[in-house]
Amino acid sequence: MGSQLHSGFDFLPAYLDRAEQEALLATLQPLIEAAPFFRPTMPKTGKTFSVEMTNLGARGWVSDREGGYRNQATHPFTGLPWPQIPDVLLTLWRQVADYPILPEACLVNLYRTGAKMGLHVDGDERDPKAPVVSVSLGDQAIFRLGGPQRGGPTTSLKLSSGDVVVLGGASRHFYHGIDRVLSGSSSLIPGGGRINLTMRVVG
Ligand code: MD6
Ligand code: FE
Repeated sequence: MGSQLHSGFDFLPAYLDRAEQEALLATLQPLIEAAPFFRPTMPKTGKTFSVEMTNLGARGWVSDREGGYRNQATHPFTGLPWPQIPDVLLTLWRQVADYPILPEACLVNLYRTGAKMGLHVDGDERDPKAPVVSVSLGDQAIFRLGGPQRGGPTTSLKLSSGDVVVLGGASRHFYHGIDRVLSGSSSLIPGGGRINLTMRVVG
C-alpha cells in the first residue's frame, strides 16, 4: 500500500524497477506499431491534443470533433481492432486494482516535448466503482490532483518512470492532469518523452 493522500487514491512509487520498465516498453513496441499513435481532437472545436494517443483492449478511448469522447473497438485511422492488453498489465491490474473485473481498455498516452494534459475527470466509463490504474514510463511528469469540483484545491505530485497511481473510490472522479513533463529526465524511451498507460473497466 502506498501513501493515501485521498480516499481511494493510491500512489505506488517505483512499482516497476528499471528491468521491468524496459520489458514493458519492449512488450508495447510491436503493439504500438500495429496501432500507431494519433492525435485526438476536441469535441466541437476540433482543437488537437498535445498528447498523442493509442489504445489496447476491446474498448479503446478516442475523441474527435464529429463524434466527441467515446469508447470504440477499432483504431480511428487503421480501422483495425486495438491490440490486446498484454498479460503483464493484466497482472499488474490484479495486484493493485482490488477489483474483480479486468480492464477493457488501456489508453496509451505519449508526451513528447511540450505536451501536457489539462485538468479533467475520466468520466466516459459507466462502472463508477472500478478504479483507473496508471503506469508511467520515461520522463518525469508533474501530476496535479484536485477534488470532485473544478476550481477546488489541488496538490501536485512528481511521477517517475515505474510509478503506479490508482484512482479508486471517491478519487476516481477527482480532477487531475499533467502540468508538464520534465524533458530529458529519463533515458528509457528512445527519442525521449513520457508514456502513460491508464487501464479502465468501461462498463
Ligand atoms: C497521465 N493520467 O498521467 C494522465 N487518469 O499522463 C491520467 O489522466 C489519469 O493518471 C485517470 C487515472 C489516473 C491517471
Ligand atoms: Fe485521466
